[in-house]
Amino acid sequence: MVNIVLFGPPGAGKGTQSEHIIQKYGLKHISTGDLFRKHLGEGTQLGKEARSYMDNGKLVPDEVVIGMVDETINEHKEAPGFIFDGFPRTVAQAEALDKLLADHKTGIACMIELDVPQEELKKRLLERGKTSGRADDQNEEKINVRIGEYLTKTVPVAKFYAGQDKNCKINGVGSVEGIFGDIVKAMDTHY
Ligand code: B4P
Repeated sequence: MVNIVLFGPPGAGKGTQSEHIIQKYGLKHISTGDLFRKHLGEGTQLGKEARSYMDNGKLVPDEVVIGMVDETINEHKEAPGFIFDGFPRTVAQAEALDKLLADHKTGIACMIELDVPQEELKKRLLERGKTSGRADDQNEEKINVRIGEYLTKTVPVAKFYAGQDKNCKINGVGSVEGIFGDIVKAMDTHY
C-alpha cells in the first residue's frame, strides 16, 4: 500500500492534480473538502456542523475531520493506497493520520507540497468563484481568512513531514501537465 499526502495552500491545485494521480496510480482519493461538500449537499448533521466554518474560510474542528477520515479509510480497506488531498491541515490531524494508518499496518510514503505564491492563489480562487457556487471562493476577505488559516495552522504540517524526511516540494505554477510530470517523478521514487 502506498499512501500520499498532497499538500498546499487553498487553490494550489490539489484537487486538480489529484484527478491525474488517481488515473495513473489507481489510488483511492480522500479529499476532506469534497467529503464536507458532499455532507453539506446531503444536509447531514456533519454537513450542518461544517458549514459555518467552511463558508467563512475557517478550518473545521480536528475531531470532526479525523472521525470522517477514519470512517472513509475503514470503508475502503481493500484500496491499493490512498491519496489524502487537503488532509492533514493541522499537526494534530497529521499525528492522528499516522495512528490511523499504523492501525492498518501502513503509513505515509511521501508528502508532495505544491508551492504557489499568494497572488496567484487569490487569482485562481476568485476565478473559480465565478462559476463554482462555493461561498468560500467568492470574496477576497474569505480567501484571505483561508490563506491566514493555512499560514498559522497548516504550514507546521510541512515541518512535521520534513522531520520524518518525507516532504517533497514542487513548483505549482505552470501548466497542469507540466506540474503533474514533476509529481510523477517524485512519486516514482516510491513505486
Ligand atoms: P478544499 O476543498 O481542500 O479546497 P481548496 O484548498 O480550495 O482546494 P485545492 O487546492 O484542491 O484547489 P483546486 O485544485 O481546486 O477545502 C475547502 C474548505 O473545507 C476549507 O477551507 C475548510 O473549511 C474545509 N476543510 C477541508 N479539509 C479540511 C481539514 N483537513 N481540516 C479542516 N477543515 C478542512 O484549484 C483551485 C483553482 O485553481 C481551480 O479553479 C483550478 O482550475 C485552478 N488551477 C489548478 N491548477 C492550476 C494551474 N496549474 N494553473 C492555473 N490554474 C490552476
